Amino acid sequence: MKIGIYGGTFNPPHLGHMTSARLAMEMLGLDRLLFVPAAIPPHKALPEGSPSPEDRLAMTVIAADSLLLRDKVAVDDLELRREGKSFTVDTLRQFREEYPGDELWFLMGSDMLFSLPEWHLPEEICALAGLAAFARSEGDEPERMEVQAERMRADYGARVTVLRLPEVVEVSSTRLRAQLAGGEGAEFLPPSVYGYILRMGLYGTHKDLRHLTDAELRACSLSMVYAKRHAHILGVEEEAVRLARRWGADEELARRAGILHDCTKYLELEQQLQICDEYGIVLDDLERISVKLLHSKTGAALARHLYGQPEEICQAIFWHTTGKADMTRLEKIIYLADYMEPNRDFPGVEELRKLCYEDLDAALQMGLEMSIEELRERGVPIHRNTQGALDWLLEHRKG
Ligand code: DGI
Ligand code: FE
Ligand code: FE
Repeated sequence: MKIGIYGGTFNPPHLGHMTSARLAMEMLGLDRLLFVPAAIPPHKALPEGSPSPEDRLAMTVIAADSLLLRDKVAVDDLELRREGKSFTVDTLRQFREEYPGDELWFLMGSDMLFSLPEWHLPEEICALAGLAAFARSEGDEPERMEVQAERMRADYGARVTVLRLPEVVEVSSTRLRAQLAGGEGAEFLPPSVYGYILRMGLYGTHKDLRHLTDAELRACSLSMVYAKRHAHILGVEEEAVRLARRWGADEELARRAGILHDCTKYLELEQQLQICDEYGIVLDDLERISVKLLHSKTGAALARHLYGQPEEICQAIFWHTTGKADMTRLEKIIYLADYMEPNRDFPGVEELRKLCYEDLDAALQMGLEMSIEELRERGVPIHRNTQGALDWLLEHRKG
């Protein structure tokens, strides 16, 4: 197996890191890539709003997940856990021990290739792993790096590859941190990393979470869930806006409800119950044991208390999983957008999509019937509100 090791302070992890990581994986044919956030020496004076090692780790995990390469990518916190100064050679020794039969590649920026001879035990570093150095494609840098690479081969018997990144996104972390403090710089970050920064108030962002723009709210929501759900959330937002336009509902409310509807989807049962407790959400017996039914309640609670959203949005989120008797137009829109947004694919989805734009209540009935049918097949108990939503429609729709 070919394993890439990408060290850095990742303060913060940005699109420059992500594009080079992706390209290095392709160009070297890596089977795995490990991000290794480095410890920042405690004697470095850190400005206010600087992330803790835990925050840098969390941001790196979010950034790595955003590559959507599943098990091929991971984050290793061994340097953050280590006491005292971290030498690259120690890190590579540990990886060598952990992966004895595998081919290791240490990824580095161009400046690191030039300074490597001054590092601790460069010869051993070169024996432990191949070196892959990123070159900016402009100027004479690739040539100068090739010269340096040749020298390292001769001096240390190193395996060195200079990776010319065609579309590398040039990002200066120092500049980015300054931009973030001034409310800018989001375009250089994976949205979910930016959302984490806003939620934690890192780098002096100090945004009031109760008054975010749509883009900031979207970033926050995406930062709370695994990247595999991002397309769905964006799909629900898009579909909800379209349905709102079709049926004369408030598009902005629909958009924000769509953005936030699944933000607590991946919280564990314990965290879900804690939020319910904190905000006085009373649960029935089925809800207490079905974690899947809780994210709509807890999502609504955070929409209200953390993100300061109006009541209509919170209600639409609250009812999006089960539905209920006598739903508002916005509640129906979010329920249906969740069901048939463009990424959903199941038998009958096309018919449901069409119906959503012809007759909202007929579509709601169809959605509820399909949902109940599927739950029955899986032997899952139907919640009384799901049944209640359908019963209400059956009684009132044609009457
Ligand atoms: O969050 P999404 O996956 O986008 O969709 P959702 O909010 O509709 O959640 C779907 C899950 O909720 C699915 O695992 C089934 C569960 N669910 C929906 N209605 C009921 C239900 N579970 C029970 N026990 N009873 C219901 O009536
Ligand atoms: Fe949901
Ligand atoms: Fe959803």
